[in-house]
Amino acid sequence: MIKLQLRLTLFYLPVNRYTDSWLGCFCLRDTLNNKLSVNRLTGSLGAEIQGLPLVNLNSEQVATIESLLHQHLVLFFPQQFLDIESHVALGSHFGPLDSHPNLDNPFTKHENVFELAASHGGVADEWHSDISFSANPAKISILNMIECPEVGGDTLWASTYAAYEALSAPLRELCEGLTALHDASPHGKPEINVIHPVVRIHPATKRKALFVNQHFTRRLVEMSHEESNMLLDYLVRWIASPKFTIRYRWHKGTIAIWDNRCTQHFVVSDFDEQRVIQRVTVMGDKPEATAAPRWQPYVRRENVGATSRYDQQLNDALGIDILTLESNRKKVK
Ligand SMILES: O=C(O)CCC(=O)C(=O)O
Ligand SMILES: [Fe+2]
Repeated sequence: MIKLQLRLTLFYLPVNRYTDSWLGCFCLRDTLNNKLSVNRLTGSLGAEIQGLPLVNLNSEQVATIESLLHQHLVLFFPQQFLDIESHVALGSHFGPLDSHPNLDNPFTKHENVFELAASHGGVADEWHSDISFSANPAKISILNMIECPEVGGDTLWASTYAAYEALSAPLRELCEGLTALHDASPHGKPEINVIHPVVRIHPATKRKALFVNQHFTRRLVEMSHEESNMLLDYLVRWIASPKFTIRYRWHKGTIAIWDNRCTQHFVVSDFDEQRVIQRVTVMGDKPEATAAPRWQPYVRRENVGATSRYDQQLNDALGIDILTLESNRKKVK
């Protein structure tokens, strides 16, 4: 059964033939007759690819990577050792690139490469999809492991397709009718914010994925602050359930390519040696909702008390003025 499924999926790949297939791993040949092996790493997402040097790619090889990415969501290519120009060239095959919109890095050697270096944790140890506070969040991110600790500093990814699909029908329906406010407050810029659907449709695969994350999502727009906290907290913990994730142990020279539209990631902050990674970010499309929001935003026009402060950011994002304490005073004639 597994064999049959793997063979069927091969017909969707732009390659001319396959050579062999066995449990969890299969080989194919691209048009240049390079032997490509695809080794699935977990049941939900992730595959390690051997036999495809990521330099001077032709359009069929790019299409093969896109197709593999649609199937496996995050791809690992060990032993690539790309230089900075090849890394940027690789990213350019998938769309326009951006450097990090908020974080300036003095060590970065190229305008389209964001470098993260850490030696005592201090990494992205909250679940997120890249740049979700932007109107057009990152589509694909490509990481080059430059220097990596002997142990520790693994990265986890979660499939937000699998997390969405495993929700109960009533919760799926509720989520499809909601939107969420994302902001850049982890970068000290809460005023940079945007409202996205809680469930988005992937433009290529047409599958539905949850699109809220621990790091950048602040508030469910149609719910009160308390209700929003409860549901958001549940969803971010649900997405991080082990059965939806992969944990990858890095080696120097490995390239990881992932699709931010259907995954989130998290770095384990458990190392005390130097860890240097460089990221190229392919900017994305506006997240598409499965349906229009079913409810109006949660708005309280009066200043109802101390809890009004929890609505301030949402009101600002929606351009809504609420009555001040002063205007709440009884008019004396
Ligand atoms: O360091 C990593 O493994 C990933 C860091 C991260 O979140 C990113 O580059 O987007
Ligand atoms: Fe990230």
